[in-house]
Amino acid sequence: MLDIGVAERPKAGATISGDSYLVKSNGSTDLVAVIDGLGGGTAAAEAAKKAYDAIEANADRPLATIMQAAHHACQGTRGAVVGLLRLDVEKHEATYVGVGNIGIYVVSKHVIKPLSRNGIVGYRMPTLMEHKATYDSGDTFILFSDGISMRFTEAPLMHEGLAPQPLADRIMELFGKTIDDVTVVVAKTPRIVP
Ligand SMILES: [Mn+2]
Repeated sequence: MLDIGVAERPKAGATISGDSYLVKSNGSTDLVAVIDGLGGGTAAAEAAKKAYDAIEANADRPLATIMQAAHHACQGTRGAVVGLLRLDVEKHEATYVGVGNIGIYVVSKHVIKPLSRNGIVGYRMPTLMEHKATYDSGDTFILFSDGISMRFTEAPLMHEGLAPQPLADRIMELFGKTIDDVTVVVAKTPRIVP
């Protein structure tokens, strides 16, 4: 089981966020998704919801297939950007596919730096690339929308040993922008004692 922390809020003055996220386990693997509907308000939230529903319905399929399903579901909406992370905690294997500016940062002694590719789910899909990496048990994966400044990755905060929920809260508090919807999902993999 992953230990999950989530912090989210709409941009200043808004009541609805165009961001969304999903964490879904199927027993052997876990899927973590962060979605940012383009623009703001209800139209953005509607695009994010379509992507969310498609991702949830296809959660057990390959990441590229899930992304294509979201792409079809988002047609006729504003579109969205999406990051999809699958963690196999038995194999210590991480797979990531991202379209548009969803960020991922991995706290690990290994250099694991998957990147999202430019594009808009619902409009213009790039050629999808799956980034696969082996991680150590106990490593932490952080997915975030562009309402979070990338600078958090350099912060001393990252080395304070906070549990996922307080870490998500602190990242939002210190690095969340007021001009955009904010979502940060922190997923700490279990320490497996052999
Ligand atoms: Mn955004």
